Amino acid sequence: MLRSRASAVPLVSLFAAIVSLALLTAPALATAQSASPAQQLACQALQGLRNLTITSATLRDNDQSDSQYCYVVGVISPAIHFHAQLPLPGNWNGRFLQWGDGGKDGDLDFADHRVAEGYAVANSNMGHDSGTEPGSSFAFNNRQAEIDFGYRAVHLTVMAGKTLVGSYYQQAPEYSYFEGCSTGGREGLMEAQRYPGDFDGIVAGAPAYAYQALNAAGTWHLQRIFRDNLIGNLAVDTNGDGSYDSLNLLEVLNKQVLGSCDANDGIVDGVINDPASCEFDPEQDLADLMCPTSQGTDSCFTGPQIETISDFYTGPRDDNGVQIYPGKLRGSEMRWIGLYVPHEGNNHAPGMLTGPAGDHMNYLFYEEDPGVTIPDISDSQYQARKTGVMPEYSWMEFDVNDYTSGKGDLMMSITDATDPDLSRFLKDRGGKLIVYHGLVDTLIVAESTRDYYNDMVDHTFNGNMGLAKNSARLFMAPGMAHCAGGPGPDTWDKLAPLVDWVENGKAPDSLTATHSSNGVVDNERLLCAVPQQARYTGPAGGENNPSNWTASNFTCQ
Ligand SMILES: [Ca+2]
Ligand SMILES: [Ca+2]
Ligand SMILES: [Ca+2]
Repeated sequence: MLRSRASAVPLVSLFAAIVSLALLTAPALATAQSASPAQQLACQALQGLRNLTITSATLRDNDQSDSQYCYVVGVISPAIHFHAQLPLPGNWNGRFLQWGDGGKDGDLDFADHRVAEGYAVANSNMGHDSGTEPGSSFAFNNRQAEIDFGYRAVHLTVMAGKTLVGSYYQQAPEYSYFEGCSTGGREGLMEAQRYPGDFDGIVAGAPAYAYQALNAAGTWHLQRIFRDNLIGNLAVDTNGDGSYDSLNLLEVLNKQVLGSCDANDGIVDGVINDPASCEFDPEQDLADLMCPTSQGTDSCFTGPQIETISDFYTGPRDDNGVQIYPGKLRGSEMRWIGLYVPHEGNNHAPGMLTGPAGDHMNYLFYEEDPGVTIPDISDSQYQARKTGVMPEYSWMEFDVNDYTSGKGDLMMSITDATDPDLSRFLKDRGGKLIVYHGLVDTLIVAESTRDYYNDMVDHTFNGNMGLAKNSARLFMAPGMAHCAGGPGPDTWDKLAPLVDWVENGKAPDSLTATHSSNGVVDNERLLCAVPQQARYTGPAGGENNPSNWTASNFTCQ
C-alpha cells in the first residue's frame, strides 16, 4: 500500500547501481547507499530557507534502510529544537508524519523505520533540553517552556516540517499524519483539539491527555505506598535489614485476581479482557491470606497492605469524595512493581518517582512553583527546607484536594488535552482518529481514555457511537502495558491501519496484535473497536490451547 515515486533521475539510478556493485565487491567499505552530489546539494540547500532557522541539512545514513536521507535540524524561538528526516525524493511516499514524544521529552526522537517506509518525519525537543534541564525542571518559573511543552512546540514543528517538505520535494505532502503514544498520545489529541488543520489522520496511544490528573494520581499512589515509613509497602523486607527484597505478595495478589476473573472472558490465558467488570475485592477475597498478627511476611497480607491494594484499585479522591483519576485495573498488579513499589531491585526508587511524578508537582502543576526538589527524592521522611531563596518542596507534601480546588487549573489549561469537542477535526476537516490503550497500563489508566472517548462521542456526535465510529475509533488492548509490554498482545503497526482508513476509506473494525516471547509469537488476537470485544470462535473446546490463539479464531462481537 506504500507508494513510491518514480522521480529518481536515471543518473541517480546508475549511480546507485554502481554503489550497489561496489557494496557487493568491497563489503569492508560498505556503508549505506550514498546519494549523488546533486542530492547532497539539494539537501544542503534547505539551510538557505529564509523563513526558518535551519542549523544543518546533511545526508545521513539510516540503519533501517539501505538509502541515505536528508537530515535537517533547526530551531524555533526561544528553545524549540526540531529535526526532519526527509527521504530522498525518489524514496518519498508523499506523506508527512509528525512523530510523537514520550515522558517529559527534551530531545530529538528518530523514526528511522518510518523514514525507511518513505515518510517525511519531524520531531522536536518540545522546547527544552533534557540534558540541561532533566525531568520537569525545565518548567521551573518558565511559562514559555510550559506552553511549548503543552502544545506550541508540536504545532510549530509540524509547520516547519511541512515547509521543509514543500521546499525539498517542491510540493506539499499529499497526506499528513501524527503517530505517538503516552505524551505522544496527548500531543495527538491536543493537535486534534487545537490545530485541526495539521493532520488528515492521528493515532494517539495511551494518551496522557488528562495530564495534571494523571500526575496528581501518580503522586498520590506513591504517597499511599510510602506513607508512614512504608507500612503498607507491597514489597516485603523478609529479614528486617531495611531492604524490601521480596515481591512475592504481588505475585500472590495477581494470581488471586486472575483466579477470580481470567476465565470470565472464556479463555484462561493470564489476561482479563474486561477488567472493569472484574469484581475482585481485596478485603473479601484476600481474607484467607491475612497474617495472623500485625507482623507481616511475604506470604500473608497485613491490614495496611490491604489498604494499599484497595487504594490502588480505587484511585485518588478528594476530601469530598470526588474521583480525580481512575484506579488501577484488576490484572495490572505486576505492573505496579516497576512504577510504584520501592524494593531492592529498583533501589527503593520506583519509576513513577524517578520519572514522571517525582518532580511534577514542583514545577509543572501549580501556577507558582512551590519549591525545588529535595536532595534525595526517595526519602519520604525528609522535611523539606522552607527558608532561603530556593525553598524545597517534597512530593510527599502534595494534597490531591489542590487538584479539585483549582490550584492546577492554569497549568491544566496549558497541558491538558481534555476538550471533548473534536468537531473541527473530525467533522469539518474529515480527519480520522485512532486511539488505543493497554488494559494493564498503570502509568496512564485505560478507563480514563474510555472516559474521554465517551465524552467525545457525546459532545461531537450527540452520543451517537455509530456515527462517531465513522471518524474516531478506540481500541482497548487486553493485557497490554504502557504503550508496549505486558502479558497480552502488544505489537501491531500503529500507523498502517490509519493510513488505510484515511486514503482508502477502510475503517478498521479490528487490529491484529501479537505477543512474543523470546522473539517468537505465542499469542495473536484481534483488538476490536470499542464497544466490541474479541470472542473466541475457533475449534470448540480448544479455547485454552495456545495453538488456537490466532486472529482467525476470534471475532469482534
Ligand atoms: Ca522529542
Ligand atoms: Ca482471559
Ligand atoms: Ca512551573
